[in-house]
Order: sequence, then structure tokens, then C-alpha cells
Amino acid sequence: MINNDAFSSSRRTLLKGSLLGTAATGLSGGFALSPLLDLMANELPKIDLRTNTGSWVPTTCQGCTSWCAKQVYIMDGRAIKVRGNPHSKIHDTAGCPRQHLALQMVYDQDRLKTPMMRTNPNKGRHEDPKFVPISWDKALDMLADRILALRERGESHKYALLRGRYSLANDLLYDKMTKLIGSPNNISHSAICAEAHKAGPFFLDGNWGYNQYDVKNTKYILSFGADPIASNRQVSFYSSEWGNTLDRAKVVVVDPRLSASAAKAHRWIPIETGQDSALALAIAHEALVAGLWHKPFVGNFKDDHNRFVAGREVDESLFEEKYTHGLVKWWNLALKEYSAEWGEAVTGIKAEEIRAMAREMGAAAPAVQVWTARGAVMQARGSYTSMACHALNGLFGAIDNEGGLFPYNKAPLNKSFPDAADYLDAIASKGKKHEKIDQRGRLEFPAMKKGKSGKGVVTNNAATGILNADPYEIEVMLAYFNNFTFAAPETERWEKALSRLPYMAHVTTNISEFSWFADLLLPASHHMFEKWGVLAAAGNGVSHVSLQVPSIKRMYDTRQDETELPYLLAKKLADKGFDNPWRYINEQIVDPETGKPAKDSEEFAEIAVKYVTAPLWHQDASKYGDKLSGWDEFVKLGVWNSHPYDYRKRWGKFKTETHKFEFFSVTLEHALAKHAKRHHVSIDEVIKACEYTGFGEKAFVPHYQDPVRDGDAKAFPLLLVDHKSRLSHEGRSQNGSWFYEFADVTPGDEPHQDVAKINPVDANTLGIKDGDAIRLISTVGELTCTAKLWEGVRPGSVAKAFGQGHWAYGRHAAREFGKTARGGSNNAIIPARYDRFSGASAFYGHTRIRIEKA
Ligand SMILES: Nc1nc2c(c(=O)[nH]1)N[C@H]1C(S)=C(S)[C@@H](COP(=O)(O)OP(=O)(O)OC[C@H]3O[C@@H](n4cnc5c(=O)[nH]c(N)nc54)[C@H](O)[C@@H]3O)O[C@H]1N2
Ligand SMILES: Nc1nc2c(c(=O)[nH]1)N[C@H]1C(S)=C(S)[C@@H](COP(=O)(O)OP(=O)(O)OC[C@H]3O[C@@H](n4cnc5c(=O)[nH]c(N)nc54)[C@H](O)[C@@H]3O)O[C@H]1N2
Ligand code: SF4
Ligand SMILES: [Mo]
Repeated sequence: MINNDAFSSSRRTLLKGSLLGTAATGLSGGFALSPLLDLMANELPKIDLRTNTGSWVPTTCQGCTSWCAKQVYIMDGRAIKVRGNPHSKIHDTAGCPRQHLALQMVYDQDRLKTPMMRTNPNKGRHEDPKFVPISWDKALDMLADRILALRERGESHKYALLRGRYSLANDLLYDKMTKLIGSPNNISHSAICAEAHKAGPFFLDGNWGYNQYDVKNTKYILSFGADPIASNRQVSFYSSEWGNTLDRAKVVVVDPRLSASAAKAHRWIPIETGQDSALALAIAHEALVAGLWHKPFVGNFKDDHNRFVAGREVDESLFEEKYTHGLVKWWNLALKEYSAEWGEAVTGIKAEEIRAMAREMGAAAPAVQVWTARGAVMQARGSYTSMACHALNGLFGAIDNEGGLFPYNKAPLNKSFPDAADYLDAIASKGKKHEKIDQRGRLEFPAMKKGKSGKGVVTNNAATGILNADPYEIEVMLAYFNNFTFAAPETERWEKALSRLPYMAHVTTNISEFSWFADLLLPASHHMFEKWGVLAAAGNGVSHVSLQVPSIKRMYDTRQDETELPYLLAKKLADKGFDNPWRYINEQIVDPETGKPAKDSEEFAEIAVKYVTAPLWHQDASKYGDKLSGWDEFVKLGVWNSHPYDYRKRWGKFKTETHKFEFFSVTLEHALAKHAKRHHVSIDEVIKACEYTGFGEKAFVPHYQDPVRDGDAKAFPLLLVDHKSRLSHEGRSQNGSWFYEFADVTPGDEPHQDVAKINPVDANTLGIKDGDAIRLISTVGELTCTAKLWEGVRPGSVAKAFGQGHWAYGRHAAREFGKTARGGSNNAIIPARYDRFSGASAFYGHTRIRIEKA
């Protein structure tokens, strides 16, 4: 294996020599460059691919939430190539363009190589932390002492665990350790990910989760912001199938920006950001007026005579519903007002076009898919957009149907480790009862995950909780696989909150913008190549469960975040006299085959993943899918596949209050009633406190609400449209050169630049030219980037990819590490706002900006 340190220092010496050589020979003709090329060639690792001495080892990519099963080609201990794992029935060997970037991440020279501690007591973006290397033993000593000091004072609730990206083996570090220590504060990133996305499906059909899309059988795809060949949840599979899909189905993409999927679609509708629900509702209205709902699912007027006429109420008793609830109520309370003409007035999309969409969808039904993405719903009031878009799936009978969409197939797993209640001492039992730091459950933060008041997370509000010490101070934080000072809107709030934290430890592969505020840095093994983990995903009608397996020897003195770290911390706490977590781990998380506890942390990592996946290989999983002969076979294949999805299996059995698909959401009504009762107020008072605008019974049906906009339209005349780069591994791939070199795989983006894409009409008005250095300024911050004139964004909007703007992370990511950003960070200008029913942060729709030349 190549030692990266030696590699980089030898490169420096060689390059220095070569530059001197070049200077000496003079830059004449092609000759001058050849010594440099020779030297570079000499330095390249000598790998003879023809010897074919390597092997394909399974693992899982977490470059995005597709969680594709992968195989890595390992030669001489080095990972050199990545492809889809042919054993996955979702995607086979297919892959996406960003899979290879993981190689640059694991071999990144700027990785954190050893634990480090901060020596500068002052914290702030402009304070150099002055980290110095320490041993793992010392690092864990310090962390354990901090935790024990809190417990001694009876203040264990002042400990918090922050989780960013994760595997399904996270429960020990995330939940059990937090409880055992005695804190309620396990805070996940989910509410900056896609919680509002789940709200619509949950309140209408009872599924708090994502759907898979039956693209092989569909006839019509209506995407609200979804860009399935670039982002979303099964990029490898959808990309490999998209050509056929386009031959078979009509694809209409509604997105203010020309996404990769829009560029290939039959129709691109560049809607104004925040107005998706108006289009969805107008389509629903016109479908009812034209009698195009899917009768085998929705039912019909008893006498088969359609009475849906714009603006006119309908007698509920005349309609007999089948698998749905409240169609006529929905019409009477809201939908009757949303004609195509109304839709045109709100969105600018021609009424005739809206009617045509309703007609085409009605003709294709039930093989229709209304595919809603973060962009349309991670907005203030996004829950209602999520409901409006998803309601179309009910109307056209697409739910659970062939060519439609359905939840993930069941994959039996032990996602939770055994109950830890017996191991909680008095301090822990008392500590974990405190209110959580993200203030979930308060009147203005119902965060109703699965319809339960305060059950969901309000990730971005944790910064406010910490900053205001409300409900109390957080004094010790352990955070892993996250970078909220970069990934959460209005990042400056996190910088301030972290600056006032007495003690924070960050478990990370790179020194990031979050690490900058840490007291302790704990180097993490890379999730794809150096870690035991497990993920579950779905597409192509099946679910797969895919292992992450350490396929190379760890590069540096790192530990696996979710398994080794809690194991070692528990041991350290036990050494210092608090042995409850250590006893819990050794008595409860044992090898399913031998019943024995692990002998060391590395073995524990494997045992933990064996425990989570035991129902697939240690028990007979043939009821659900593949039958595996045992752990060895699972490790060899890397993947378990479920049986195909059973179409229409939820019809009549939806997990809603009525067991029907609820156009009138009794499920939402009950959820809100419970939240209102907790706070001794009416439901309308909840709606008001949560900044929604629909009162009375209207609150329980999909309806239109004006988009929230931050900033005065005169001072900030343009709307920001944020989107993912096709090469972003969330916020993690930006310290590799390929991210910049191939940036133009994202439509409109340019290699080696960070561009704001501006419609030429706006650019002309502003006097801005292609390539100008510009500043985007919002009510909360500004960023600097490059202007790109592009017709792939509607006038009045500016599109910019999320990904650049790192000021730490490494030599490629930052212009000057710790000092100057490369490109601009979108979250510096997106104000912190929430869709309060789901707890989700708003990223879209609300950010008004102005552009100035830099
Ligand atoms: N403007 C804008 N903001 C967004 C989004 C967007 O589209 N636009 N997307 C949002 C979404 S969907 C999500 S899910 C969040 C993600 O946001 P986060 O959960 O904060 O995840 P990342 O930004 O990927 O940061 C992960 C961090 O973990 C560390 N790390 C990297 N690799 C590893 C590893 O292998 N192991 C460990 N332990 N640590 C590692 C690094 O410090 C890295 O910065 O961002 C959200 N933010
Ligand atoms: N390339 C890439 N793919 C990823 C990831 C990644 O980091 N990179 N991360 C993964 C993660 S963590 C997640 S959660 C999923 C999320 O995947 P999706 O839920 O599909 O969401 P995004 O791609 O974040 O949605 C942003 C899209 O919405 C559009 N948009 C913005 N505003 C609006 C609007 O008002 N209306 C409409 N209709 N569209 C709008 C943007 O132009 C962009 O195309 O993606 C995963 N896939
Ligand atoms: S980046 Fe996403 S789509 Fe691409 S291989 Fe990885 S998990 Fe799959
Ligand atoms: Mo996400």
C-alpha cells in the first residue's frame, strides 16, 4: 500500500526539482514540459491492470441516499475501482458518475490522521484552534472526564450527541449511549435532510418514509423538483433505466431550474419557486371536473353523474368512496376554487396546459407517478405542498399500483440494539427526561413525525437552543459524520452556538467547518472502505440490504464511528468507575452465532453489524426475500434482496386513522388535536403559531398557501434556487480534484468554478456579464461566486449548486484552509425557517437575494 505522507512529501521534492529544472532549461517549445511529465510518470503507482491479481470486495456507497450496493476492486491492498454490486436486484452493476469520487475521499491527503486537541481556548471562525496531536487513550480520557463531571453534578442532560450521515448500526452511539449517559439529546440531521418530504405521504396514506417508483411500468411521470438521474434516492438504477422510461412514458419536470432530468424530459415547466402546490391543486381540480379520477381506487358518484363544477359545492352523500376518504370534503373545503384559470393566475402556466396535464394523467392512470422532491417541499409551509402533490397519486390511483409508486419492501432487521432500561442508573433515568435542546414539541414546533407531537427532530433549531441556553446549556457535545456549520441554513447561527459550547468532540474524516469549533478531534474510518456498516434501500420493486465492509487496511489511526468509538468510550468510562454502558455492551450486544461478547473494538464493529442483520442470515428470511446460508455468505455477496413488491397490498389497510387514503386527513386532524391539547390551545392557535394560513377544517385538506419570502422584493428582487451538484456526496466530496474538474456534468455548471446561473434577461438588466465575480446578498448573509448567464433558469430566479464555499476541509475545498472559502456557501444566505409540522428546515422558496459585482 502507498503511504500517503511519504507520497506527498516525495511529490513536493520532485515537483520542486522539476520546476527548477524547467527554469534552468528555459520554457522553450514542448521540450520544457517533458522532464515534469517524466517525473510525474515516475511517481505514479505502478499498477499493472493486466495481472488481474485483485479482487472485488462488496461495500455500500453513501455518496447519496441511494445507498447503492457496490464492489470495490482491491489490488495490493489498495482500492482502485468501484462498480455496482451485481448481486443487487435494484441496480446490478450500474453506477452513477459520483461513485468514483469516494476513492479520492478515502485517499485524501488532508484526512485527519490522529486525534487532536485544541490549544486555543478562544473559539470562533477567525480563531485558529491550534490543534495538536494526542493519543486515542488521552483523547478518550478527556472526553470521559467531561461526561463524568456532568454526571457527578447531576447534569447529564447537558450532554448532546449530534448525528449527521449514518448507517443502520448507529443505535448504540446515537440512542443507547446517550440514554445510558443520561441525556435526552440525541439530535439527528433528518430535519435538514428531507422530513417535509415524508409529511404528505404520511398524512394521506400513513407512510412516514420514502417511496420507490415503478419506472419500468409507468406511462406518465410528473416530477415536482425530482431529478432522479442526478439526485433523489436511486440514482444508479433510475439512470440505467431512464432511456427506456423516456421511450415508454411521458416525463414532465416541474423545476425552476433545468435539471439533468428536465433536460431529458418531454416537457420542462420552469415554475416559480414555492408555487408547486398551485399547479398540483389546479391539476386535481381539472381532473375532477373532467371526471378523470381513478374510479377503482377512489370510487364514484352513486349514479355515475359527475357533479364537480368549478366553484360549486357537492353533496357528500352522493359519492361513494372505495379506498379513499374525504374526496368531496376536499373539493368543498378547498379544491373547488382551484380551477386551471386560478392556477394560471398564480403560476403563469397556461390554463390550457394545466388542463392538458390533467387529461394526460387521467388517460395514463393508474400508471402515473407524481414524484415530489425536497426542492418543492423543504419550504416554510412545505407540509401542505407535500400533501397537495401526493394527493394526485391518490386521485389517479397510483398508490401501490403497477406503474405507480409504493413504499420500501420490508427488510427484517434489528435496527435497535436491546433495551438498555435495566442499565440506566438514577442519574441517567432523571437526566433523559429533560426537554430536548431542539425545542421539539413546543407550541411552535409540533414536529409531528408519524403524527406524534414532538417526536420529530428540528435539527436546525438546536443551534438556537444552544445559543439561548433554552431550555438549558449544552456543555459537552459529541458529534459525528455531520457538518452543520456548512449544511444547515443560516450557518452563522451554528458558528455562534458552537463558539459558546464549553466542550465539543467531532468524529470526522476531515477537519471541517464544524471541527473548527471542536475541543477534540477524533479521526473516523472512512464509511465506504474502512468501516463495518449496513444500509437498506429500495427501487426496481425490491429492497436491498447492503453491507459496508472494511476492504482496505485503515489508512490512519482512525476508529469506526458508530461501533468502535462507543465501545472504547464505554470502556474508558468503566475504567473511571462508571461501568453501566460497558456492562450493557458486553452483556447485550453479543455475537448472534456464539453468544459471546467482542474481545476488542474491531471485533465489536463486526459483531454489531451481525446483530443488526441477524434476521437476514441467522434466521430464515425467506418469507421476505433471499435465503442466506449464514454470515459468511452474506459477507461474500454483500447484499440481501427482498421479494418483489406486492401491488395494491395496502389498499384498504393504509396506516391512517381511517385505513383509507385520506384526501381529508383525519390523521392530521388527530395529530394536531393532540398537539393543541398538550398546549391547552385550539388547533387554529397551533396553525397560527406555526405560521400556516389555513384554518378550520381547511387545515386538514391539501390547499394553497402563499409562499413565505424573506426580504423586501425591492431590495432583494431575485429568488434563490438551490440545488445539488451531481458530484456532491452531500457535503463531503469537495476536497477531491474531480469534483471541480468534472463540475459540468451538472447542467449549467462550469469546471473549476462556482457559478450562480442567471437568466440573460436579468443579467442584462443588472449589467452583469458571463464570468463576472459577483456577490449574492440575502437578508442574513452574502457569498461570492461567478456569474453564469444561462437560459436554464427562469427569469427572476438565480440557481446555484450547493457544495462549494468550504473554508476548511482541505487544500482543494478551501482557497486557504481555515481562512478563505473557495466559492460560496449557499447556506450562508439561506435564512433559518421551518416547515413546523414536520420540523424540516426550509431551503427553498423563501430566500430573496440581490446581486452586486464583487
Ligand atoms: N443548501 C443546501 N444545503 C443542504 C442540502 C442542499 O441540497 N442544499 N442538502 C441537505 C441534505 S439532504 C443533507 S442530508 C445534509 C447533510 O448534512 P450533514 O449531515 O451535516 O453531512 P455532510 O455535510 O455530508 O457532512 C458530513 C461530515 O462528516 C465528516 N465525514 C466525512 N466522511 C466521513 C466518514 O466517513 N465518517 C465520519 N464519521 N465522518 C465523515 C466530514 O466532517 C463531513 O463534513 O445537508 C443538507 N444541506
Ligand atoms: N448528486 C447528489 N444526489 C444526492 C445527494 C447529493 O448530495 N448529491 N444527496 C442525497 C440526499 S441526502 C437526499 S435527502 C436526496 C434528496 O433528493 P430530492 O428529494 O430529489 O431533492 P433535491 O435534489 O435536494 O431537490 C432539489 C431540486 O429541487 C429543485 N427546486 C428548488 N426549488 C424548487 C421549487 O420551488 N419547486 C420545484 N418543483 N423544484 C425546486 C432544484 O432545482 C433541484 O432540482 O438526494 C440524494 N441525492
Ligand atoms: S453516489 Fe449515490 S447513486 Fe452514486 S453510487 Fe453512490 S449511492 Fe449510488
Ligand atoms: Mo439528505
